[in-house]
Amino acid sequence: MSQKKDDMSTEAVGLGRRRFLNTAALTGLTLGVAACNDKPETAPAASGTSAAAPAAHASSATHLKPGELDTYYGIWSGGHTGDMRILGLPSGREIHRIPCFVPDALVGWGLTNESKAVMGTKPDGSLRYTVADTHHTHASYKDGNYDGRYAWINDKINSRIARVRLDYFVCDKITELPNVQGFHGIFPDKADPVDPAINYTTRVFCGAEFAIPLPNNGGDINNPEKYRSMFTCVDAESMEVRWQVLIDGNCDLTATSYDGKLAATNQYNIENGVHYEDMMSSERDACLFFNIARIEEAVKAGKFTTVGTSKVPVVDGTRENNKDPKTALTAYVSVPKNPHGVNASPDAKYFICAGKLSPTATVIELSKVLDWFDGKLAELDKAIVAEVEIGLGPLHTAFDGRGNAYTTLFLDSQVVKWNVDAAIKFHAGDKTAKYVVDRLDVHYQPGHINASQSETRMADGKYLAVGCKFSKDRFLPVGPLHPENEQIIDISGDKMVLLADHPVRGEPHDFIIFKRDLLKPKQVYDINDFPLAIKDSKESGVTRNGKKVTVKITSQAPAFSLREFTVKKGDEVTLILTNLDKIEDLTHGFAIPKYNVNFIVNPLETKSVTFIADQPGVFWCYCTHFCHALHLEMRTRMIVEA
Ligand code: RUQ
Ligand code: CUA
Ligand code: CA
Repeated sequence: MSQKKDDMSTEAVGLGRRRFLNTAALTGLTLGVAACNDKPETAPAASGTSAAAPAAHASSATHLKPGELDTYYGIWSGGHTGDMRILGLPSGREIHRIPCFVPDALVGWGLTNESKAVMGTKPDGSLRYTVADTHHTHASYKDGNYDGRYAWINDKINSRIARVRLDYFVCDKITELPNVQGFHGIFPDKADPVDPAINYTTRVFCGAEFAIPLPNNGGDINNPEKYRSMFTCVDAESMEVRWQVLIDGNCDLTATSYDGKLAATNQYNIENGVHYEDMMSSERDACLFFNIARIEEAVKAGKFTTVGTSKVPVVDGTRENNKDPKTALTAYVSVPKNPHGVNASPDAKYFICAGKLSPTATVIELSKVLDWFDGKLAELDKAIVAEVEIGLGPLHTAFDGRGNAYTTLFLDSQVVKWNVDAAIKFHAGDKTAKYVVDRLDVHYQPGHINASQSETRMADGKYLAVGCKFSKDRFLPVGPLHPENEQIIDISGDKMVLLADHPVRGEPHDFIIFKRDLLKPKQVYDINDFPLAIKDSKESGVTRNGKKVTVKITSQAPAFSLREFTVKKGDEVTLILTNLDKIEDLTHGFAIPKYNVNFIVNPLETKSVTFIADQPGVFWCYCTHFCHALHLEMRTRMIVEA
């Protein structure tokens, strides 16, 4: 440990006696979470706690007048709803939900042929998966800022990564990662490690939490010491898996450097434990760094194996085989007990690991990690330039671009604002350096945190959002399931000011917040983007090829191009619908009673569905999306002859 009990700053006094959480203490504190309705666990912060009441001057920022637009986009993960959500900030209004991994009734995601092709189907045409757990979402970069092309999001349950196009706000590709379980952290790179001309995202890194037998096909099931975890690189454009690294211990969250040279994952289970007490047995775990250029050289040189039926190259990143810094692909920097988030500071200098079971934050200087890889730093842990106590249960860190970090303290139910340079000075021996700047109570048990533009070179220090895992008494009770509480905090001044609470449907995890002018959304599709598009309503009609029937139909408010269409019982019907309305916001729906069909088509969009016409009769297909004064009249008849 960097600090001794007798030389702690005033900020740290009071934390000392609580500095290490053993299993018993953790269990006690966890129970405390459930029992602390009236009085959340509060750190005895010497620097004082900001008032939780909104300040009059700032709170108006979150209450936009009718017709006013937000100044920031927020991209939120939806947790085990499996979706992605778009919020406007600072109002906190939810504007949109983007289905990716799981079906969605509004748009017909998981029902149309196009969405099924993205989601993946079994040989019988049904969806391969219908559940997902999204945690981490990050967007593509150029020049250290968001470029508005893509966002990526993980599915922890089925180890899938989805890409969302940020022009149309739709998911266009999903890839399942081979030979891993518990895929959690995700982060795009920000530059190529070798070619400076590539100053934008071309790779996405994925950390897998759970170790499994490799391959996981029935062998080694009773030998957990043989279970292994891997770190995965996915190509940002093709969404193919490029390579994987076999590691010791596990992966969790991920971070990438601005120069493209390093990626990292925090490790809470260097013990390779199977049960939680095994995973807590070591005093220090690690932040594991990957030397991207060397890994890709090794792949190019054929120094890899493959696992099971996967063709993905797997390189060896284990400790034993990466001892020589000059050739190492990986570097295991030690970090106290079961760390959680790893976050890159906007000045591009540091990665910060939050302690979780240690009340500390660890600051790792990236240039020193690179020195170690160059053989210029004898001891890898000398890359740690600060390890300071900040409070109980630190999880994730955001930045304001003015040298301050904001870390959630799960057990203390607080956000702590601390100064990175002061923490480094304190760690170097200047015990007068006051690194804790402010503390703010949040409600309650915060996990994720992010600030406007925080994970870019343009961190602007205006707003901080905090994802509180327990809302308890903050909203009208609605039965046993409480919403989460996303709180918005003004961080433009010295003191943090709590602006607003927002109930959100469970259960968001990570999110990013960025300036609205970084996105150029399109509101009308290009009809040429759809191979099946029906460009003229005169092409509408029914064509038959044996038992296979194609129905082509277009929509233009308030009518469908066919007034009725006839098929025969037993036909396999593929219905293609193009919305020829090209006016912004003029969306139509298409529902077929008793056939479990409903989907929408946006302006100039084309979608198709395929079903067996197994019930004879008359079926009024109608428009489900309000479009016109004659919306209710917008119908056609499907006649199925017996
Ligand atoms: S990490 S468990 Cu994905 Cu803090 Cu939310
Ligand atoms: Cu078309 Cu409602
Ligand atoms: Ca551990």
